[in-house]
Amino acid sequence: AGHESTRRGALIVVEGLDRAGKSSQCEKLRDYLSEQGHTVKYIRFPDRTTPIGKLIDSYLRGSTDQEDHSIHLLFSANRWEVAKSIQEDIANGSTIIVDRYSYSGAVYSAAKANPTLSLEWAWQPEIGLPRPDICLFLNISAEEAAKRGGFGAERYENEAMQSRVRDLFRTLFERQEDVSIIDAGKSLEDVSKEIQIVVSECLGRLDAIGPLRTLG
Ligand code: 2DT
Ligand code: MG
Repeated sequence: AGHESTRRGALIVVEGLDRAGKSSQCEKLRDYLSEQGHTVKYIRFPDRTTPIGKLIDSYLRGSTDQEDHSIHLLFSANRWEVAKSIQEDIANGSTIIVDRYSYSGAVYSAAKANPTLSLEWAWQPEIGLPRPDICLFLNISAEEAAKRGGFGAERYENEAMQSRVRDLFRTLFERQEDVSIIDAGKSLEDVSKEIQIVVSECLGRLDAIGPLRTLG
């Protein structure tokens, strides 16, 4: 028995600015893939429930201050603390949908325009983490984001920061493979259909991709 090994799952990342609809689309994608018979997990970063995540949460709420590089490394550590379990789940056949990942990590920190915190510097601690098989970037204009409602009360939720983040996402994704830019200004249903097509195509390529790779 067992001459046929378990087919691995896929690592699917959803990225985008605030108000792009990431969480709704992750939920729709989870339901779609489950209906197709896949075992699916849906996780998000930051994971605010771990000890490191609690430090991040209090920073984002503005209850505490943190030095820019220091908080950056905590966001990265918050991914490293689950890297092994992601690898194991995927090897055991689960597909994982991730709401924000290393791309948000690099871009939000670099958007602070701290002279010693470049996009290049910010990417370094991500090297070696599980590499997404596909990253869906939900692209939304500043105008559309504004229409969808005002900013929340957390750190980073302001116009100046969001527009720098948008520019940096564009710069970062020009250099990344396996990124699919989705026009997230369309209806929930239309965006969801497009995501389903891109993800199905990715799942069809998994055998050709081989084992889960690492970020470089
Ligand atoms: P949510 O609104 O999605 O909870 O994100 N962020 C996120 C970083 O600065 N670095 C990271 O590594 C990650 C994953 C983006 C809260 C904010 O945290 C930012 C928005
Ligand atoms: Mg938010």
